[in-house]
Amino acid sequence: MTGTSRSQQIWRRAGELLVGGVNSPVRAFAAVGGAPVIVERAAGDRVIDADGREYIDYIGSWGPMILGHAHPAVTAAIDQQARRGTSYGLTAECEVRLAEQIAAALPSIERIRLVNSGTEAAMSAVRAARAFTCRDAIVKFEGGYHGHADGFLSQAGSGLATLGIASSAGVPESFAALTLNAPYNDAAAVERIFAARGKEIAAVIVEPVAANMGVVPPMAGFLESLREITRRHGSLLIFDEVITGFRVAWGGAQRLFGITPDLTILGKIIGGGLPLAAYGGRADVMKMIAPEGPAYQAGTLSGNPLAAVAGLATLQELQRPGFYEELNAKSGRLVQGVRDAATEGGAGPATQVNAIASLLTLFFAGDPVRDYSSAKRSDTGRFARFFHKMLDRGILLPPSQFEALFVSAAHTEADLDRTIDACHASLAATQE
Ligand code: KE4
Repeated sequence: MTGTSRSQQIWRRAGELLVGGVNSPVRAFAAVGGAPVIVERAAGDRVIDADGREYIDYIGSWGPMILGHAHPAVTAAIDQQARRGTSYGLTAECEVRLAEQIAAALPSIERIRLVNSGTEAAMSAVRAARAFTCRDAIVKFEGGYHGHADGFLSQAGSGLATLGIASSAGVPESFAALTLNAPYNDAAAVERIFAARGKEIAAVIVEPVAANMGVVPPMAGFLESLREITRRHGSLLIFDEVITGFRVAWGGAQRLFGITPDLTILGKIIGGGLPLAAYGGRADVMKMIAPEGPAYQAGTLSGNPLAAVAGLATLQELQRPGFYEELNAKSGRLVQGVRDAATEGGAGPATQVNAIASLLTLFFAGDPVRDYSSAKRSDTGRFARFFHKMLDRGILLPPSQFEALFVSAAHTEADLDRTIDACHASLAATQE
């Protein structure tokens, strides 16, 4: 194929076999248009595409890359483990060590199971909750995303929000009926659901900081109310910390907000960029899981040693004194710069910047974004134009209004300043 770039050639080949040309929908850039970035390699805060174009990366593999890409400690750990074998199908010390590290950071985790993805962790945690309570219904939040297991695909965020899918095809109505949705940050709505169906509800599953409708922090008292309502009705509270775990603090959002959930889901960072996630929490609930209990869950590659050592190497770096203070200070500088750019001259497009720790989203919205319905009022067309103006300037944002930007320890001050400058220019260039 002459006259086409290497990225275009690879993208064309991808479309011949991979559904939508991708292995996960958001990577197709459907929401922002244009051909997606095809990665050749990445290092630090940079991604280099198949034609050698270099970008400052704020996707960060959707969360795992808190240290930046190809961190030497992580690649060395993987390299060393690979020479000792990549998978045993039997327990190895490294997966025990990772479990110990996680439990030390999150005291609510008395027992834990390592799995391969956040989806698997979420579906297994809900199974444990249903087995423990002998109840079938769950409560989630509009715009919340807990992976693609059947029960979570109604009014979900992330890729469904990006593609405008309210509920997925292929999920039997009988399954969907067991999932009750409430608006995020609306404890009164949760109270009403429990008043009507409390005795049926096994658990409430919540992102303690929503990040799959864009970043939406919990409003004061929201998480506390969920804790009180679930306790009062004999239901369990499940914190989905796949994004927030080891991101917003060493002990996750449960440490930051001082709330103890019954179960926690983790992923992304704890695998250091390799496929690893976990669910865990109260010992009396987790003992429902096989081989101790009657709720079955298993996995060929669960607790995979390569992923375990990558996670351990990552967590080791996160424990360096001052790590979170430095990362959050960098992120705060970016947030302030984006806010300044958005309000420059007062004529800037209506924008809201939601942020917490090293997570942020720039919404093209005139009013505060506190839940999915307000997030959906964003001008996604203007976001798409902004995305491409930033891409043209070498800044790679998540290709959806309903995702979070991830700042890493590898983002340099110079690259943050370059991002802020690009933001000024790109906002000006996308004003109506
Ligand atoms: P995975 O099955 O994709 O490993 O994890 C599902 C999941 C569960 N819980 C939360 C809070 C999550 O954010 C996710 C996955 N996050 C998306 C990005 N927002 C993954 C990106 C993608 O789907 O390609």
